[in-house]
Amino acid sequence: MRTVKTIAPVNIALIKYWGKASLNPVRPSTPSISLTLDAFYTETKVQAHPGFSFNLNQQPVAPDILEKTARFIRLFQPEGPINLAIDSINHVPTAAGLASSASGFAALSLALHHFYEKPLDHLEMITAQGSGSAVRSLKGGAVIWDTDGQIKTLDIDLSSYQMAVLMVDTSPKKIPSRAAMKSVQGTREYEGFIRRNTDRAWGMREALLAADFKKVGTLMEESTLDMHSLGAFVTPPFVYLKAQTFALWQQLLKARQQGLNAYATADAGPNLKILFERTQQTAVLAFLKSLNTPYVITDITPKGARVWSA
Ligand code: 2P0
Repeated sequence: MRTVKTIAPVNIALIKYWGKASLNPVRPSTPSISLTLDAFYTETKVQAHPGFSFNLNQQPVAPDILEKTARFIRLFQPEGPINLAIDSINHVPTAAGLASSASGFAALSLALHHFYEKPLDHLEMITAQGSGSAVRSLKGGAVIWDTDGQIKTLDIDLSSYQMAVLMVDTSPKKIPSRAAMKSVQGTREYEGFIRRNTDRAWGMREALLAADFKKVGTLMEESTLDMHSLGAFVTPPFVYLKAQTFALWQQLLKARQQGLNAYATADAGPNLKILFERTQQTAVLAFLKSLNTPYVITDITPKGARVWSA
């Protein structure tokens, strides 16, 4: 039986992708910039098999996920019965704002590309139809997904950064990112976000290249809070962050006033990620231990999605 296995890392956006300029092809309203995490990833196996099945973490997926996946497979195989068994293992909590859709769709997209033996030149475009942030997981390191759909990596010293992921709540989110983005794009305030977030993206690029950590952290927090604030202008409003997310962030701000050089971000869920320089590890570890919240520290990896046996 023909089998393709892939692995793809999670990425965390320093400058957030939060809305689409076009749906087909999927193009983001602003550039986004991410770092690729070493400790969190998805492994996917695609195998020729009579009928169509998709197991995630050894359980069959819900019917809506199966349907969404079948639609995605149609981008590779437009006609005829789908005879595929897909098995994915998320080495990251699923759908909890820890970017499992980024690693999941990057791993699946790359596996299907190899399975169907398609040329790789449209990989980014097809992957974006599944999940926009997954495009960034095709590459490793510091990755820019630009408004023209292209991905580029920045040549920086990745080993100087680490990220702590604080597990506030790892249950699946209630509002899918795609629906949340669509709703905020219908608000008047969204125009301002496009302008501010685009400026931030180019500022972030400069800051990363100049290894200006204070600027990197500041721009990341600005982009995060700007993205989350957009939920206030939708009827009814929505909030991904929880009381504990805010409490932890407040503690970080207090520690920063006392000299800790670390900054926070959060995605479509309440978990807080803290970016810091490796040189600060001892001080950050002491701070993390004082929080009484489970956490995982990860390096930034230069490795993106890849096939590991075909
Ligand atoms: C990001 N997020 O840049 C932003 C920040 C979550 C918060 O991209 O609609 O699964 O499928 O393209 O990529 C998560 O949403 O959205 C996301 P779609 P995606 O990482």
